[in-house]
Amino acid sequence: MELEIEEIRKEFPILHTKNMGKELIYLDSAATSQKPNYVIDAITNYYREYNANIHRGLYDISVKATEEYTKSKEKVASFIGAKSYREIIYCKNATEAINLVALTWAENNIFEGDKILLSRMEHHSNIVPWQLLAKRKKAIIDYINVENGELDLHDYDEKLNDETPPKLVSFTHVSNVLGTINNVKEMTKKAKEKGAVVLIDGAQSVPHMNVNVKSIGCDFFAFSSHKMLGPSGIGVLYGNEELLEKTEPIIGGGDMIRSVDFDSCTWNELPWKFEAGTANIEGGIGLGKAVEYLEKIGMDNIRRHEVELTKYALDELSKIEGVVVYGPKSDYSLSNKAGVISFNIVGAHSHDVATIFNSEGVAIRAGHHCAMPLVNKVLNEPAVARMSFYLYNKKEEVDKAINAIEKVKKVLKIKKHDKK
Ligand code: C6P
Repeated sequence: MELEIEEIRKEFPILHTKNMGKELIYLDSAATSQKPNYVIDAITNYYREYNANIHRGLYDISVKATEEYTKSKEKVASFIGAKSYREIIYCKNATEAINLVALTWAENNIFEGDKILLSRMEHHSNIVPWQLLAKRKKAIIDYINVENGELDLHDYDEKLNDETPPKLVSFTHVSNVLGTINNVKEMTKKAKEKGAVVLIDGAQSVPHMNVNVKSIGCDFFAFSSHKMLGPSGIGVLYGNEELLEKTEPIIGGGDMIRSVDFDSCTWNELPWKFEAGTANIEGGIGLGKAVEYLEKIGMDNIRRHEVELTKYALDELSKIEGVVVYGPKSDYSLSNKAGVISFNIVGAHSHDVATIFNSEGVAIRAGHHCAMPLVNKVLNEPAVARMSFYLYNKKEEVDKAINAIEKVKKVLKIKKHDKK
């Protein structure tokens, strides 16, 4: 089904504001998405109508808040194909979700000399927690190579078949720089055959496509609410129930215990044993509503729309001299490419590009995108500009971005045939 873009756009109040006195063209949803009224209203309704702590009060508004919060977990669980909400841990964001795995499961299972296999296209949030762990534990980190914008699966096989296979394998589902969609199902299967635990960074996939953690077969899966129409300050760690049952919590306090005595305590059941203290209640409720909204539109419809926009943008970019686009070489259906396009204009720094785009009302991101090793060492660039799409973007907005490239060339006096 084709998306009714103008109807969808009416739901997003920010899209009707101005940027630099011009219509706001928001092409930075990979950084954070905009929010529909459906989500904004759910959050304000909570504060207006039933603001109370959860799991504590015996009065009506507390019971209602608890119910809504739990309902949101049930929605998230079914949205990603988890067995139940017991497998859904709420934390601050994808970053905290990955750190939670590093500080709990990995802290008790990775030891001196053990190997952790990551990829060279990871966001810092799936590199730094492992470097910290490796330092504490004297573990070894290795990285799957990137070739032509894709993970080198021969290199992956070799690293899995190493004399000491990795104990943990972790990679991104979708690269926030290249837009590459990795074959996480196949990669997970191979890693599990070698006995590794698999963690997937789904920050850029869950908002944009159907994801089913059980069909992927991974042990852990992390993502953020703010990139999928939900509020900031809440993210999700999916964990396989059996593994979570065996894993000790790291943060202690209220709500995560069943009983406490002066010298010992016992843990609450899943998922609460990993959620100490008062939760981000409005965040959970808002995320639940975001999931409802996405389901109403349909993830396959969203993906199809983004493929169309991406194809169109790639096509238009290919017609412009002096534009370099980074990412995988894709087939016609863009089966391995999400709606994320990183590019440079030869002769221009990406920060200047983003600033000039802004003067045209077009919001894009520029820099290393929190993936410095990928941008600096794999792409060999100091920085790249990036446009990213979501369900509310339209072709006319891509046209505005394309026109802004001509403005960049004009302002920076870039000569016609500058070649890289
Ligand atoms: N990428 C971007 O502009 P947090 O900040 O925890 O919500 O998400 C971290 C994260 C993890 N993995 C991937 C693949 C990501 O893209 C991100 C966030 C944003 O690309 C902000 S740096």
